[in-house]
Amino acid sequence: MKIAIKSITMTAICLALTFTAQAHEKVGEKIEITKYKDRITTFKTDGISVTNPFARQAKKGQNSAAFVKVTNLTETPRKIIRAISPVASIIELHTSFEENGIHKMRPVEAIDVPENGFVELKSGGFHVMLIGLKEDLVVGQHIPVTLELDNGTTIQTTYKVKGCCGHCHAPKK
Ligand SMILES: [Cu+2]
Repeated sequence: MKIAIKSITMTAICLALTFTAQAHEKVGEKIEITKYKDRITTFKTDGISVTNPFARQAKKGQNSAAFVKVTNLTETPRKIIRAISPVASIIELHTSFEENGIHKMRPVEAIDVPENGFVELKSGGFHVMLIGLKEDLVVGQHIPVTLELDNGTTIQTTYKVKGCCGHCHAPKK
């Protein structure tokens, strides 16, 4: 339960920070990389694009979370069914919610990506939970995270590590 409590605290504090992603997409290209103001990056595979991937700074042994906007440019609804990364011992798909005024989160089986639509993994909502980091995640570092979809498509992207409110992962006194 220790991990769960830490995670909940982290999400609650991170909730204030949201990032607006802008997609720069062209239909018909298998893979595309676009940079925008050095922080918006789009990778596209099989009609699915991921935009502005980033993760939160945290220490080895702690938890972190990864966020990205996933856009489905096809006519078929898709689901994100798994996330994979070498940086953490356990990786889960999570959703965040509020209960009795407290921010909580729980694992979900899958995250829907509607046809001709998108889902945004962001603070206070869906996210990739990185549980038990094998190494420090340092601001500016890029970590690999792969999303697997229900049709077998995998999208491997690097997620830029960003700071978290300045105090989110401060050691406990
Ligand atoms: Cu979580």
